[in-house]
Amino acid sequence: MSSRPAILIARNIFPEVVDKLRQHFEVDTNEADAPLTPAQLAERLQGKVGVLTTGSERVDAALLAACPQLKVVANIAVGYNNFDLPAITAAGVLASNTPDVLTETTADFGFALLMATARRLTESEHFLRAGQWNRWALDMFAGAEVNGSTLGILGMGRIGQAIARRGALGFNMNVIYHNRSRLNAATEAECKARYVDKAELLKSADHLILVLPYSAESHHAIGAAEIAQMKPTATLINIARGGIVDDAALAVALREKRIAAAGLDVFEGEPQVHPDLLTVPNIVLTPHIASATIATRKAMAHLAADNVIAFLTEGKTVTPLNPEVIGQG
Ligand code: 8YV
Repeated sequence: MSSRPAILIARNIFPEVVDKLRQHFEVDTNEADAPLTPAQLAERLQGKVGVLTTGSERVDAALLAACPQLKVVANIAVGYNNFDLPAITAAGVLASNTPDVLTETTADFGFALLMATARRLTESEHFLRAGQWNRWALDMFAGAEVNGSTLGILGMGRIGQAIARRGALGFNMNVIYHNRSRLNAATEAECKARYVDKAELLKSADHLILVLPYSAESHHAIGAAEIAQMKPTATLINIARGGIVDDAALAVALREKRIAAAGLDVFEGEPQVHPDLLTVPNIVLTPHIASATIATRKAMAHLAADNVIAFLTEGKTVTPLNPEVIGQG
């Protein structure tokens, strides 16, 4: 029997990252890539000291109690609402995420989704593919202006700031934002973004993009009441997390044209998608791919691996969520 520590990679990742981990650990993989149920995850984690997770694995008090030998949980994502961080910290387990490496790529995608939604890209492509294009018309698929319009950003962390720069510098947009805490003046000036309260953000944005973390506090931050405050010509873009938007209320609002259109990369209960969202035309839907470039997904997997290696071989952290556990127990 090997004396090397054993870890689990809960979902399929790049072979080069698996090889890197195998230099240090006995590595169990999930090459079938089917998300593990909580019971399967607990079973696969027996005897393991570390795990690389994605948004499909929940790490909570029940899992930690079933896996008392676990020392580190490394999420291959910047968002970590699949972690019960207080429970992980209470168990003395190190948690990490993958900030920074996906910021620009995710902001690019946010802009792509905004452009596609405002300019009705998928709706017009479906029309063309269906053989319905038999003449050009002046108002055919006429959408909303992006350049020079007002971009509203809800959640102004790293990704929100990167989107603000794209809007202000690349598209000459008037950028307004709302966040739990206001940015310092230097960062606001650099992003060319103006802080407003949520009511003004909803009322003034031509395009509203959501980039805030999911929590009990942000659950349904955009529901029927908020949509009612938006311009009827506005677009709504969610690249943050499912559950921040009330998807059922959004489907009704889109059907009734209370706002012009929506672009969604994340969904409540994904990979399930609210059936009513699938039948409204004025929507662009993508399967949670905002960070999905090969380079960025590799960088995320490497960073998660580096967190596990640094912690288990040297007791060090790279991008910890709860650095206070170092030195505990
Ligand atoms: C991940 C994401 O790919 O980083 C995040 O928070 O949403 C995506 O970049 C996804 O969560 C899989 O873990």
